[in-house]
Amino acid sequence: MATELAMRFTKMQGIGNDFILVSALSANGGGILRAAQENAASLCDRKFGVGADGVIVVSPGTQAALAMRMFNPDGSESEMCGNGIRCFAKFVFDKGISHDTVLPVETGAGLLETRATVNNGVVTAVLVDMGIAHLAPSEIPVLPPNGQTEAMIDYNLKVNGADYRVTCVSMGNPHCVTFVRDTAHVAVAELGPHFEHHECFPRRTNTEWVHIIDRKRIRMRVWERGAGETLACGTGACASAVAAALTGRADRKVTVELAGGNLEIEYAADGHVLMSGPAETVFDGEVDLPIVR
Ligand code: ZDP
Repeated sequence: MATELAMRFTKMQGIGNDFILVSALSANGGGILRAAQENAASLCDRKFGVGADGVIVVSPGTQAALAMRMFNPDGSESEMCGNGIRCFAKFVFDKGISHDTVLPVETGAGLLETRATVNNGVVTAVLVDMGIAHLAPSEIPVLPPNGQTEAMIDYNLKVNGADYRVTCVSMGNPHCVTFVRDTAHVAVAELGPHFEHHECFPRRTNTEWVHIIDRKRIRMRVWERGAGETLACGTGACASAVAAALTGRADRKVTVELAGGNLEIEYAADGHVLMSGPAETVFDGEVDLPIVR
C-alpha cells in the first residue's frame, strides 16, 4: 500500500555542492530515514524533484548524540561527505538541535569533530577534523592489478585503454586522484564513468583531476560516485591535498580551488586531515513522499 509522508527539509550548500538536509530525530525518525533513502533519487532530480547532489539525514547516533547518513543521487549510500558534514553542523546549530559549536558527528569514517564559526547567531563556516586519510588498498577499497599491498601512490593504472598515474586515498569514502596540467581541458563527463566503474574499485570510486598552481594552491575537478560532475567535493579536496603532499607536489597545507569556491585543507603530521569552508542555507521546504510498504 502506498501512502504519503510530509517531509520537512532544508536545502543547503557548501561551495556549490548542494544537499537536502532532513532530521530523523523525531518519534517517526525511522520512517523518515527510510523515506529519505528510498526517495533520494527523485528528491535529487533537478527537473522533477527538489534538486541536489545528495540527501543528508540527521539521525540518532550510538557513539555520539548525532549520526550523519548520506545518500547519493543514484540512491546509493556514501560513508562520508565533506561539504555535507559542514552543512550538517550548520543545520543542527541553526535549528537549535544542538547549542554546541564543537560537535562530534558519527559517520562511516568514524566519529569526526566539527567546529562551527557563529556570526549573528548562525553558523557561517565549519572546520572539520576529517579523521585519518587511509592509504592501504584494502581500506579504500582498491585492488591494484599487480597485487601490491602498499599504498598506490603515482601508481600506473590503465583506464579505458589509456595510462594514468593515480594516487588512491580513502577519506571514509574512496578517491582516485590524478594530476593534470590544466583541469580546464579534462573531459570529466567522458572519463569519469570509466574510473567510477573500473574493475579495481569494488565499491566504485570518486575521481579527482588536480592541477598544481603552486605549493600552497591546487585546483581540482571531480567526478563523484553516484552523482557525476559536481561543483565541489569536500572529501575529494582532502584526498587531493593528501595526494599532492604525499607525492611532494605541494605543502601539507593548501587552498583547494573548486568550481564552486575554495576550501582550506591541512594534512596534519598525525595523518588527520583538517578541512575548513563555508556552509549556507538556501531555503526550508516540505515535500510529500510516497511511502511504499
Ligand atoms: O562517496 C561518494 O559516493 C560521494 N559521491 C559522496 C559525496 C561526497 C561529497 N561531495 C563531499 O563533499 O565529500 C559530499
